[in-house]
Amino acid sequence: KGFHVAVVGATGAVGQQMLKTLEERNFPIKKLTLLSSARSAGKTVSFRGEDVTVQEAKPESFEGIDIALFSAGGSVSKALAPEAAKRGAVVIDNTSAFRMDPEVPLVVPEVNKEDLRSHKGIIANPNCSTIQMLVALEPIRQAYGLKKVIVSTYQAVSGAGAQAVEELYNQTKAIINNESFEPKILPVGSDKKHYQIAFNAIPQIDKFEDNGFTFEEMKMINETKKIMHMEDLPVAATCVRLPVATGHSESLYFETEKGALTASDIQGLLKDAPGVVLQDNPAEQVYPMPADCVGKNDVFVGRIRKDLDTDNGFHMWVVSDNLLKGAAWNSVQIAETLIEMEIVTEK
Ligand code: 11C
Repeated sequence: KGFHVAVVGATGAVGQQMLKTLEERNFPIKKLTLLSSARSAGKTVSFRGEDVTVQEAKPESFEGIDIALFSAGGSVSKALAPEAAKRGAVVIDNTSAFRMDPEVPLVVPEVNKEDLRSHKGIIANPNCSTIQMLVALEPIRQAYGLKKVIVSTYQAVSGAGAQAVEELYNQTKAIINNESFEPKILPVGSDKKHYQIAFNAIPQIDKFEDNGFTFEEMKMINETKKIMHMEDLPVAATCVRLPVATGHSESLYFETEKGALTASDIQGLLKDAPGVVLQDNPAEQVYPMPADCVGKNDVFVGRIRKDLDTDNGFHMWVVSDNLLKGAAWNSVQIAETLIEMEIVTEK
């Protein structure tokens, strides 16, 4: 009983968290197939106490698969997700390859799970920084409407992969030991220049677009509009990389449609909101921090305060584990929701 599940990119930072999440959630797996690029094929990975060998992902690898979780980079998804869907699998893709495709639902279950009903074989998992922002904003949008969102992010290096985490550790050690080093990965491996991340802040995540925003900033803007079905919502983002290993933080400014609200109205909503943990008590210095959020599936919210000049403007601080709710947990949660909604059923 259960489903034949494939994880593509099983040896990567997100793939590893996907396997851990499937274990923790006791996901109904009848058979598990682990796939990867040719480079990582042959490695073994432990799942439910057993070693499973990772195979090279090919179109025919997807015969008989019910659910395929993809996190092996955009080019692997572009080449193989349609092949998997063609063979009857439902693909949940963690890359940006299909997110803005109008035929592909882009889903945060707390926000738009009904969109799953229109899938045509591929479902996209949003960008990590978008997901946590929307989990925190959706209860506010539902109760009071949203007029504007401005976000600044403080993002962890694990968003750029395991090699970026290694670069942060190595640079930190080098600086402490007064040794020289050459930045190679951050801000973007394939861009022209690389900068020190240890003891620094880099205002570039992904490459620049012609409009002066980075691709990460445009993902936050475009994905928000698509997921919330609010094409005209004004959204602006500034994305910054910090020397934090895991856990993205965000400073949000938003304006509600409804006026005459107080910070405690917003706190009251978020206290009971799905997927949200409210940590907001300035008198006791209680607020979310990435070090406390690592390993947890929730989105943590604090520092909620009313703007001093704009009646319906508010500020808040939102933190989450970028590898879990930002990636692995949201993907597995989509799979669980597909089963709950009987969109995917046992064959
Ligand atoms: C980062 N948000 O922190 C990126 C990583 O589109 O799924 C996620 C990239 C994506 O660098």
